[in-house]
Amino acid sequence: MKYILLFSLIILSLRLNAQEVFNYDETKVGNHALPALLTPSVKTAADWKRSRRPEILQLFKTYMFGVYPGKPPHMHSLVQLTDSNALGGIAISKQVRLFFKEGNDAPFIDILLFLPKKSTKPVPVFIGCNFLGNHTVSGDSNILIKAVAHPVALGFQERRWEAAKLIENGFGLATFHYGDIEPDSADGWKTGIRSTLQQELKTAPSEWCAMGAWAWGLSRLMDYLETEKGVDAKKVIVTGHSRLGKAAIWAGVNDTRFAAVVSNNSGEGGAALSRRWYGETTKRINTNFPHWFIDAYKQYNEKPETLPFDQHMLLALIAPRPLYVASATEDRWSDPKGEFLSAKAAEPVYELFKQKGLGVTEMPAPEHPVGKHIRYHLRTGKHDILWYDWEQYIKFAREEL
Ligand code: GTR
Repeated sequence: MKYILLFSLIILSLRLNAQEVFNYDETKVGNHALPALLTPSVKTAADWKRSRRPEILQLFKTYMFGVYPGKPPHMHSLVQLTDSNALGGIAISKQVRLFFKEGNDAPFIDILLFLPKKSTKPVPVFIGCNFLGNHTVSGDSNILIKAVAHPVALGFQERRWEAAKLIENGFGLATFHYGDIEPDSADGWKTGIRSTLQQELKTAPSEWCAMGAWAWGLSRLMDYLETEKGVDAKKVIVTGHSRLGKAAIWAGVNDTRFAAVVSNNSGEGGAALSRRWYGETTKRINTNFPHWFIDAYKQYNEKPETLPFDQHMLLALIAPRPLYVASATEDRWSDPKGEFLSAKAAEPVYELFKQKGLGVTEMPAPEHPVGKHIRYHLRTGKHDILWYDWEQYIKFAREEL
């Protein structure tokens, strides 16, 4: 009996040792040098655009996200409902089904668009995917409720979107449910567009990933917005929270029609540096969400310091367009400091374009946004997107676009 107990204890301790330990201690983060963003031959913005940018973009495609297909050849849209008295009378809302093949049983996204009613000219628009369905973005009674995987109430995430306040500030808002593109599960690709559109896009499901597919959906939303006369298509800001912030960054990198990129608490695989051992790790993200990135990314699970890039290089690919990175004090899993340092390390490319970056070397205190064309703030509180965050994004868009 004594031996059985001892044996079980040994097995248990071996198991615990094998489990990944998560670090929240800044002294244990490690000090791995970041891969060089610029090489000695890259001296001007033209050099960057011609040689270094395509090189780095290709690295992210090869080792992390896969390919970024273009538009399918036959898209068409169907307006499902227009309400000229939305959000208590201040907005026009439009709900449009955007199909990716001919015919009305083709794969689609359902777009929800709000535009300010009183505006006499096209307006800048924030766009982003939503987690739980368009009906959760606003409690407006005319929002169509679709059966989604986790049915939740009308307006359930209204406080994360604040559509009425965006409208009052002269901005539009457009969104779709990310599950329209691909369900967020390991086998989501089987029913998502990576399968259903593989012929049209001439791309096999394994050539890209769920994150790439969601980002691609944002580009298709942009295609649609270009046809909307109330939208200033030169001022579309792609944004997203958390995993959808990662998707927004990847969309902004690949699709230069996006005038600016806002990453809200995007963390590991988004704005945060992978080499820092703090909060979520490459191994953890690849294990919990094997579908988010391509298989080639998993070879770095144990050794992220051998990656041929780090996330500052992804952010730099957005240059010279305005970039906002935001963190939250209690969101340690996303590594706020890693997000700050990554935005900071993207600066040299913005400098080539004569654009000002963060302009500080130390991480700012909470509620003290820093920077200009690259901006950063740390909000007090949890992993979330709140009105405080939106207020900064509005100010940023007004000043930089
Ligand atoms: C977590 C994941 C993060 C972040 C987050 C979210 O479970 O570890 O990378 O994306 O989900 O999307 O809320």
